[in-house]
Amino acid sequence: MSSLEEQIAAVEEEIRNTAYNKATQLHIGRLKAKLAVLRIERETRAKGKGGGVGYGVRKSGNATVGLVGYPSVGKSTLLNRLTAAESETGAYDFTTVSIIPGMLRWGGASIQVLDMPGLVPGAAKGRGRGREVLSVVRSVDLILFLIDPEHPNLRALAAELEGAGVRVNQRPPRIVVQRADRGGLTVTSTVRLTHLAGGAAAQIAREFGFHNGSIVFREDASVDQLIDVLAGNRVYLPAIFVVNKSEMLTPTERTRLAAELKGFRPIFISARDKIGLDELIDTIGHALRFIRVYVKPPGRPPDLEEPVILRQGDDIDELLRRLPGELLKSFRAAQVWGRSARFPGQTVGREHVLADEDIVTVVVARGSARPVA
Ligand SMILES: Nc1nc2c(ncn2[C@@H]2O[C@H](COP(=O)(O)OP(=O)(O)OP(=O)(O)O)[C@@H](O)[C@H]2O)c(=O)[nH]1
Ligand SMILES: [Mg+2]
Repeated sequence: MSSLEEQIAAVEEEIRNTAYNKATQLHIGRLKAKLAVLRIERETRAKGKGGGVGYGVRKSGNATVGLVGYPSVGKSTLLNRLTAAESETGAYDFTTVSIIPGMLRWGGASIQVLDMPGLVPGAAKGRGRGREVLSVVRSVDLILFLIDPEHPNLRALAAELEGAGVRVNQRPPRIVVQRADRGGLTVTSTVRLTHLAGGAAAQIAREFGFHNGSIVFREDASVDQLIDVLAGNRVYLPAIFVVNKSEMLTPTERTRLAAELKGFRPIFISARDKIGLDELIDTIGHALRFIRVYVKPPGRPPDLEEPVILRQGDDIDELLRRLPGELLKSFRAAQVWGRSARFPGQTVGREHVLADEDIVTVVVARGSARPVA
């Protein structure tokens, strides 16, 4: 064990052994900050050694879903059911040793599904190719947690992802941090802080070597949320929770498990027996929040047969990247009809955020393609 690993283990242990109360609150906060800084250091070293890349997975399709779970929960079986891929399956752990992609179609969108090696506790330290798997998880658009009903324990798995900077079904904290060269640190807040009052935020910032600049809180954030923002390398991903092998459950067992996992809104399937797969595919499709945008060439009706598939929050710039290259280069403005437009045919720029079923005409420079409404 390297001395960095020892330091991380020591801080983790101290956090575990410190009872949380008003008097220890700040101390624990600082320990968590210290841990975040050490973990960043570990990541940096791993990347330096080339350990961070591991799997070169080329993303394709309109969005990417990652199958995440313990070994032998049925990830590969599920990939083979959802897509035309043929990922090896087996009754022993770690059957899958690399990332296997497959493609799933849903309402005009193509969704890339990635089968991965099983995750185990200790993955962030590099166990069972864990670091490579976690780095791929960070790059997906949606996590599909696959759960075995006999070992539904999600806590250890969630902790691994937490440790790797993945935040599941959370939105980024409303905290704005700006660093400066001098002038000290100012902390302001638009709401009353109940977790980080009385200089606690500044003390935690110091653990990150952050002494000058400003922190503005727009919500009553927790210590963990502040640390996430200061660490800066967090990804915020949506996730769905799926119980596989559910054909093995008696109705009573199923009810009990559903209650245990209530907060996760689990979907029950059987990949082997093809139960619940249609509902699962719909849930995946909705969770990815696709929108359809119709392109209307100037002077012609929009092409309603072939929408461009984008995702909620995407803007004109994203649309241009899906269209022939010259449009991106000679772009001057766009006209929009539909829900995102304040009035039909509104002229907008690159940052305009589109909505489902919008119709867009791209106006290019030199008047060669004037829009005709
Ligand atoms: N009863 C039952 N068994 C299943 C189901 N889906 C998969 N299995 C079995 O579970 C075992 C593991 O399946 P895999 O698909 O290889 O699991 P995995 O999660 O990809 O495993 P690793 O690649 O080792 O992480 C195999 O013996 C499968 O036949 C299911 O819905 N019901
Ligand atoms: Mg597998």
